Amino acid sequence: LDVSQFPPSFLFGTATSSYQVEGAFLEGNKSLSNWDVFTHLEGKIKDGSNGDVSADHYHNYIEDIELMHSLGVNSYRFSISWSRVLPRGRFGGINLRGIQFYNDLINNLVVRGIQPFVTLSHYDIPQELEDRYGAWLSEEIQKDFGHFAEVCFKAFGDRVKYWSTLNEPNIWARSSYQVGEYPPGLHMDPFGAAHNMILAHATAVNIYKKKYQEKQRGSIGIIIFMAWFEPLRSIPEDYIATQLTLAFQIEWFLDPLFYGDYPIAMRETLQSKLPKFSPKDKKKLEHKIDFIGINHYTSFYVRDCHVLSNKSEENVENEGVCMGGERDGLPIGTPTAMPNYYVVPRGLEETVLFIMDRYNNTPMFITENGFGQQGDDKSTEELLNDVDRIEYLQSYLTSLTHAIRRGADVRGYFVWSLIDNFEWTFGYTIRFGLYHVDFDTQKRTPKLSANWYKNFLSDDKSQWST
Ligand code: GCO
Repeated sequence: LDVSQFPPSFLFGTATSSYQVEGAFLEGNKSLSNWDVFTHLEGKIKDGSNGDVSADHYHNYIEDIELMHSLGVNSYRFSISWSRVLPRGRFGGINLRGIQFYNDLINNLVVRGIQPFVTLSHYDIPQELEDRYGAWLSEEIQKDFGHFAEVCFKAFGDRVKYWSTLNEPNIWARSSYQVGEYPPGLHMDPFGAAHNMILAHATAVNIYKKKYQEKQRGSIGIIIFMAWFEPLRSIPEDYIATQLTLAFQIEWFLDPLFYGDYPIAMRETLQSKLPKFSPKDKKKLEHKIDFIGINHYTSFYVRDCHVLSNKSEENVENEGVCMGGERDGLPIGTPTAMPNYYVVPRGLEETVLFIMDRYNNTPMFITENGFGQQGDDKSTEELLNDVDRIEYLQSYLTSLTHAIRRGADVRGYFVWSLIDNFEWTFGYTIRFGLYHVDFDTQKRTPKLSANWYKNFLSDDKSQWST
């Protein structure tokens, strides 16, 4: 593996998200977000924790940019806290102190030669939108998201050249409206929520394309969680189950954006449970995205399990399809601290090639890839000694070079994450950082993997540095 195997001007970076790293949940006139409210409810987060303070990136962003600078990355993926910029959504004014924070962050990145790669919303929204109209369950959210996006394009678009609308709406819709483990914790209408996410995304894309892109010369895309799926057994039933899974997990969002409608497999399976795009909606979907963001961590075996339907716990995904299982007594790869996440490097190449084929080799960014360590039962020394993370990153990057060699237009790669942070329902029990964070003192310490990434990047700087 060598950095010279990647195209010139390839972006190498690290990724974070606002709620997971910022803290300062009540500072600078920020309002409460859906996650601020949800994490304060009893029993929602494994270790009873929340993101009130987290890694306090809000106060430590200068130091965190220095960490990036010492890694030698040329890009940083982060998200904007909607409730910091527009505490009341479109029902109130712009919070200048919120704008100021992101201006400071962006300006300091630019000075360091680090390209901002910005996600508009990474799971967090102002709680007021939830209380007023039920957030993603209402069409109203399309207007709010469009408004938020435009405020950001106006304020930051002179310096931000990469915009992603939503982070992993495919996980978001399921986790918030089907499984109920993300706010608002409901078990209703995930496909309706997803429909509004798609149209909210399209609203933002239209605004950017019509009013800002030409002047600002940036690009806009969306970020989807993409595991790879392999049939457990070589039988037709498992192949069909795998096709169905790809449709329900990935094509669900990307087919409407590229082809104007949901995949046939979903329409046939869900019938009237799946909303329809009106002619007006289809018009909205006509502006195409410039890139696809791929968050990739793991692969799953998929098998047909019609017989178990309705009863089986694991069968929450969709009718008759089960994930997991073992072949010859073994799971698909080495297990990691994240339940259900296995190390399967070939999955990244497969995913990229699948997207390249189905979506016409649209430019792709690997917007997240990383390795979680069990964080609550290990000494700091053990956590710093993260040889398994190095092996993981090295093998996945190697897999990515295979896809690139086969013609995939991949333009960047971001490690999740720069620093340890709040891992949603797992709280602080799982750590993804290249830098260890002591959450009592906020001290950052490079793990072995930070040094590894730095060495990898410095191999041939002329290839990629700006
Ligand atoms: C996402 C992810 C990240 C996680 C990472 C590790 O939504 O982009 O959930 O926020 O921290 O995937 O699980």
